[in-house]
Formats: sequence, C-alpha cells, structure tokens
Amino acid sequence: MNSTKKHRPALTSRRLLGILSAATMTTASLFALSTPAQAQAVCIEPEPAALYLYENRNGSGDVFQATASVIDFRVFGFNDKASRVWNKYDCRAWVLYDDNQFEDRHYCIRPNQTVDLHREAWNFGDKISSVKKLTGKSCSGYPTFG
Ligand SMILES: [Ca+2]
Repeated sequence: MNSTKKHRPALTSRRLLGILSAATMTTASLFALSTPAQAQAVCIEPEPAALYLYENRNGSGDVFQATASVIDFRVFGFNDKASRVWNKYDCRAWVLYDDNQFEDRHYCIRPNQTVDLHREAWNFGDKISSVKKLTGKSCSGYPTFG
C-alpha cells in the first residue's frame, strides 16, 4: 500500500518489475518448478496468460507478471508487496505462499480469479513471498479464497 510517494510521473507509475517470459527463461528457469505435460483436454490460455500481482488493492503501483513459479520474491524486489492478485489463466491454478521456497501459510487461486489480499477473511496482503504454478486448473488439496 503505497500512497506516500510524490511526483510519480504517469509513464513510470506502473513499473513492471518482473516478466517471466520466453525472453527471460534463463533467469526464470532458476526459479521454476518442472511442469510436466499433463494428460488432459486441450486448454487454450488467453494472451498474455500470467499471474498478475499488484502492489495496491486498486491495481495501481508496481505490477509483477509471473508466467512461471517464483521461489523467492526478494530476488525481484517484490517480497511482501502484493495487495491484489489476478490469475489470468484458463488452465492453471497457482498457490501463493507467505514464505519463500513455498513455505508457511498459503492459498490457491483458481483460473480467472481476482483476489483482494487485504480482505480480513484472508489477511494475506503484503505477505506473498513465493508462488507456485500448478499443472492443472484444480486447487484440490489446497486452501482457497472461497
Ligand atoms: Ca512473506
């Protein structure tokens, strides 16, 4: 929740801190879990499919766009920073963790779900330190955001 900075020019007010895409796969692969092909019906992802993490609840501030698991957000300067998350995938669920290395309290976010992490029910704002991309769309076995 950042509202104290002054003079944030419009063009830089939404810095994109991380893009884990084909262009940065060398870096991304260091933090990515293997995601073996799954025998399932063909599922086409929207373009660009990504897990979007927003600094502020209203979507303002910095944005982190993840297309692969992130084992430690400290590496990207986005640790304990996300206030809102949007899973813009049709085929993948993700698990959001309080600690790095996929540890401690966690919630699974379903495909196309948007979550205000500061809601009292979750109390998960400014806490995410790692995210794991699952191989399918199911959150089975994980706690969810309702
Ligand atoms: Ca944390």
